[in-house]
Amino acid sequence: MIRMKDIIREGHPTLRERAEEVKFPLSEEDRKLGEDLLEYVVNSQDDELAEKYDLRPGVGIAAPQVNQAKRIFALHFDNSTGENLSLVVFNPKIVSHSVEKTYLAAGEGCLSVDRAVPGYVPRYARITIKALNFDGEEIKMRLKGLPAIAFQHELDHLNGVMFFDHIDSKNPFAEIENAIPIERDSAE
Ligand code: N9Y
Ligand code: NI
Repeated sequence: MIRMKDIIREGHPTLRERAEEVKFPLSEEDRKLGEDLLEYVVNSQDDELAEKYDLRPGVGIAAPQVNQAKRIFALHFDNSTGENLSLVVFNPKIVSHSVEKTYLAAGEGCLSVDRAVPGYVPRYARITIKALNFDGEEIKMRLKGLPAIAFQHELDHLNGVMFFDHIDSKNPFAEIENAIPIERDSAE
């Protein structure tokens, strides 16, 4: 089971690497990693389990965050976020995206970042993604709203990119052209 002590933080070099493609059929190790990542996000959103195991709640987590430089991540949204999506992806990519952008009005955070970094993080409003599932079958789906933002945050982790790299350092709350803000309740 993944705990907070297993999650590497800002400054660790793995967070700045480009993660490696996963080979299929999946090794037992890669399968377990995918399962563990999903287990983390599910458990972290359960108030009792989060408290019991001291898990910081997250809607997504990427393999590099547990110091495994592999192209795997998990996302989990339940009804409390107004979405319903739970998946583990291997070798994910964005095959097309909208011109329109979006951003979380409250800004983004990260399980690997123990400080608040204020500012808007521009993301594509809608994306079409491809990835492989546990069985090596291709998944293709369209995402918008919070799931689209989270997918882009996780994909960035596979490319060594942190959310604050996208913030305008001179003017963190500068208007983002052609973007729709997404409001949400504070996550913690
Ligand atoms: C975990 C991040 C991923 C999200 C950040 C922005 C989009 C994806 C994460 C730190 C603590 C809060 C939590 C969060 C949330 C968001 C919207 C609605 C409900 C993965 N991470 N969080 N960041 N929760 N809850 O670093 O989930 O944003 O790489
Ligand atoms: Ni993150």
